[in-house]
Amino acid sequence: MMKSLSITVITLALFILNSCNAPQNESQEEKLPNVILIYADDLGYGDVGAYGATEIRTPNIDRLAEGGVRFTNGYASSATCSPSRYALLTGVYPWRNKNAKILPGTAPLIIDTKQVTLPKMFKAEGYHTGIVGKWHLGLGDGHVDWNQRISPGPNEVGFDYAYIMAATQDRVPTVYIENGHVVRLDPNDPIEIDYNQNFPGEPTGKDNPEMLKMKYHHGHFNTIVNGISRIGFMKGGEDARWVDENMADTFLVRAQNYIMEHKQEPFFLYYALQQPHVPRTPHPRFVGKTQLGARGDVIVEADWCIGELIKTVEKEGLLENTMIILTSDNGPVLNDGYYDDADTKVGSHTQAGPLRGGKYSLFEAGTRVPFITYWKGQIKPLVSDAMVSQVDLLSSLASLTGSQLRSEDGVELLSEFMGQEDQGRTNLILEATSRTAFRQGDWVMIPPFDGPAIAKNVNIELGNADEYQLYNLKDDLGEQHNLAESNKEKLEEMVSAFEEIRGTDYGQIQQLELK
Ligand code: NG6
Ligand code: CA
Repeated sequence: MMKSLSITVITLALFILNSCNAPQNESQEEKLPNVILIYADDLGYGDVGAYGATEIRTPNIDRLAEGGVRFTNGYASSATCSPSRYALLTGVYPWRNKNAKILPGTAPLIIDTKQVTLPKMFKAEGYHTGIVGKWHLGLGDGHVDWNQRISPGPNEVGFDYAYIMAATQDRVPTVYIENGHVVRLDPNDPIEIDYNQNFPGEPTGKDNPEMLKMKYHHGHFNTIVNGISRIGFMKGGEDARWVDENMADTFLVRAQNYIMEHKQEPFFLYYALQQPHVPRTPHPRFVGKTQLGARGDVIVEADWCIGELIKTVEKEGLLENTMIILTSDNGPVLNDGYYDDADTKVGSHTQAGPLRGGKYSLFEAGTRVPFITYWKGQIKPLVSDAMVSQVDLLSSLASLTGSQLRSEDGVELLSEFMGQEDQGRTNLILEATSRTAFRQGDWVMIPPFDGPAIAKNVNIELGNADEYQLYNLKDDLGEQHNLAESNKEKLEEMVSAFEEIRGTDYGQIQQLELK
């Protein structure tokens, strides 16, 4: 009797113990999904199969799109990189920060270390946070010694782990930086960087074109690294310099390792690909994969990397507990400074799909980009026309983790990102090289701006005009018919709604970044 009673008590105790443990773990898993944000560089609205490309095969991106939400009105916060990334990580419009412009490799960090950020939000909810890939938000305080620990940087704004390139693939320093330390740096061969002056005796693209394997078209004629001349001057760090053709593999392996190392805890991984930004340097195994030259080939390479990354997530048993977001920092450009056949071999490919403009442009193709959310078993396939922006991710992903945090300019759109609603934003400030425009509903208003209508070197329509432009995207997705004259009422409504958010001091801002 006693014996059977004590067995019953023990069994009961075990049962209670178990029922305390098991469901708690389960619900924790449900509550804290991993998030992987895959961020391409200069990938256009029409560059992938899921958005209509036929000349570039992107099966892995397409699989995400077909199994998740494919947004047709998904926006980057700016038509260039640094401002877009600033908004992505802070949830603040880039025009609020005068330093959020395309940055040189020596620029100081433009995110205040006290500022709320996407990774900090995740950290506060118990996540491990990592970034692998392109940073381009500045490092240090303006006087970086590249031979010491470089700080502040990604670690100081919320990333527990960081393996980055400082700026862009076409800018020095051409080295990887892991948690503030240049990887493979030989202390006997210190790195020096200068954006104004060369170091005596160092070859440059301008003076030593015979040393180049890829010719520059405009800009990009300073220090030569790996047969490619860059923006800015660099000396030393020979062993630390990257080999461009291996960059995709380097970042991929780091991202995969990150996932494997942190699979036991909820994690946020920001995987910031370098493709298809210039210089386009596909690994030899991807050369010729398209008929479009290097630009097409690096998009295929990026797609392969994404496929491999997803395989890792799946192999680790995490696919059903991981939300994957894929988007791009700005619209597409063909010739962005090197002769790489992107423009001569483009053929029938339309990198911007049906949209007007491209990178640097206030027209739609500047900021409207591929935008996909995928979560196996949680998100049902959907094509969503909801207007969403990357500036919304902080507030929306906060909701996902249960955080109450909301950013200054973000709208909480978790239901849209989960494919449960398709309402989206009602309006959005568009930005390109410090100029701003306004979308509200189906309408876009672009104020008058000085400057060239077309940026000659890159051959892209910028959106500059002497008069106001007003387009109705519902009937005129390609922004061909300016209705500003014929629909004054709408124009006035748009201008006043725009000024309510933007203020009236947005006028003739110098467009320093473009010649
Ligand atoms: C421009 C560069 C361009 C690219 C861009 C930044 C020249 C002439 N052009 O100034 O090649 O580097 O900056 O691209 O130097 S982004 O995607 O990082 O914004
Ligand atoms: Ca970019």
